[in-house]
Amino acid sequence: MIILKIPCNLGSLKESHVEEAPDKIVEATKEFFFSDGFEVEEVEVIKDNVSETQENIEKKVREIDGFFVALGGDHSITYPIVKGLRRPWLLFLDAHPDCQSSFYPVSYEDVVRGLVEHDLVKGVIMLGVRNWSQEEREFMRKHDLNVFTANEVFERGMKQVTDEVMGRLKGERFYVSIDIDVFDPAFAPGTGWIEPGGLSSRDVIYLLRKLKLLKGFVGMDVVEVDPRKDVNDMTIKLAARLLLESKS
Ligand SMILES: [Mn+2]
Repeated sequence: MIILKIPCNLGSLKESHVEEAPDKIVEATKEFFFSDGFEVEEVEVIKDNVSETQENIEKKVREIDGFFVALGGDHSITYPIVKGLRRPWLLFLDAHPDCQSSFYPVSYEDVVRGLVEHDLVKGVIMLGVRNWSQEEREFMRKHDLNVFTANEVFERGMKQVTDEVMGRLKGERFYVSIDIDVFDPAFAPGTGWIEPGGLSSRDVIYLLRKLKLLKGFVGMDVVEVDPRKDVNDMTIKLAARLLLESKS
């Protein structure tokens, strides 16, 4: 497995420090007992040049042979990664649907919208969303995106939701994107945007343990971790744990 560090903070909130996360997450993996056996690589991020940085990311992803986990960085990195993967299914874990009006280059606010509008994904499943605008709701409905809100996960239970997600992804190539704000802030306070009422660590670890049984799981990212907002490294540790859980 390859870990791809992408210390990018181009498409994100200016006062955030998400670019500091990849090194810290890799460092934290060393504290787990089962953490050996991966290669660490880094994508060159060019300051104030989103397009060139995104080209670097896409190029790097095309070169990778086998499963990888990308560590952001802000959520804009998911756009060039998925582009490099040639139309996979996207399983998107986020408190927000990231379908705001299209920007160019694609940012953390409209990454899913960009991918859908440019036909770079075969399908999208969203999980854990709990705050969206009217415009985003219309977009999601119009494009028939599969959505499991945080409330639905609570009502139906992660086990049943995972079964349904598995049913849709079986036989498909798929990529998983995890915005750390999908978790309840109680589990992951190190985020730029506190959004109460999210998923638990257990929920997502369970999901990953099932997903890695599927052959089509090609890669994953963990984005938007802000180490400076973290409490006692708990968010960094959770991100490291997710990375290790995805390993087949
Ligand atoms: Mn996001």
